[in-house]
Amino acid sequence: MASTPRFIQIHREDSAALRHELAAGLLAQPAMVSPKFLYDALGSRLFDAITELPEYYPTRTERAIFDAHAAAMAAQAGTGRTLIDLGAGSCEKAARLFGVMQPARYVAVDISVDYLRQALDSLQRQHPHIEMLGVGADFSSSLALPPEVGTGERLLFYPGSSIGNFTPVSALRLLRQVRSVGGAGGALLIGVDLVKDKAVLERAYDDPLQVTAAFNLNLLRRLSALLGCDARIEDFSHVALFNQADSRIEMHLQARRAVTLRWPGGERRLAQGERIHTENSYKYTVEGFDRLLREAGFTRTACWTDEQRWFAVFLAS
Ligand code: AVJ
Repeated sequence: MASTPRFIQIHREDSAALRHELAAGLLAQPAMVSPKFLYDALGSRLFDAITELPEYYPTRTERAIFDAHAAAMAAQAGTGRTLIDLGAGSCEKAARLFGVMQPARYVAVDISVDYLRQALDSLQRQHPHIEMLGVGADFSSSLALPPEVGTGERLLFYPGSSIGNFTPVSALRLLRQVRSVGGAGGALLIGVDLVKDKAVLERAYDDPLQVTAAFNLNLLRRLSALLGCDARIEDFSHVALFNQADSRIEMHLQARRAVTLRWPGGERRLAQGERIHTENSYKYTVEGFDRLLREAGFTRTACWTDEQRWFAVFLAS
């Protein structure tokens, strides 16, 4: 039967577009840089390290929810589907579900198809009967999937609370696209971080070992590499705070002193204490996210949480 994964790269942003986006963000009021720039090779490793921190509860809490309830999720989602993994990375989270979900096909989507090759090649050896496809695409801009994904009933998988990086308006837009990509019999399995005590939230994003600080400050290296900007890491400090009104964790890089950032074609002055906004991580209530799913057109929803109600996994169809 099927035995070798196939790979397709849909499109990749060119370096001129990335430079343009970075410059526009630095010139904005307040200055901002998209969180997608956090994930170069070092940034991805730092994020993996974050998931090991005792203070960063989302990854292990979500894993515990899947471990406890995967059978119930599979019973409701149905087996034999095409499992479409959005932001697959190492494909490890989806692979843990293969046993109960028994997908006929596995489609791993990530920004770069190169990240997927190794993971899919070894996964294919362990699961020779699942047809595997790697798709390189930035689904945050458009979720158009290639015809090679096939016509099987689709289960979209979006774990890790990555939906939290989108504003509620953009999250709604993405969920609507997910619903339309899923088609008539489609379903979505999604992990969502929940509102909780401010101190717990802020510690998860400002850990004492300062791994998250390194993860955030690494953006300055990307500004140098991609934009030719002379940003100095020692001029900035990591700030993470819970914005209660907007129900989101915000990460910023705060200037320790007055700084002028210069790059070919532009400059930005920052006063001492002025910030570059680098990430939002929205936190939902179970009711709030259920409402968002229904607004996006899903009519049936189920939800599993941990005992503390810190994290939720929704199945929507
Ligand atoms: C990968 C977007 C889910 O928001 O918790 C972790 C990223 N930022 N620590 C999150 C992140 C700082 C993470 N997501």
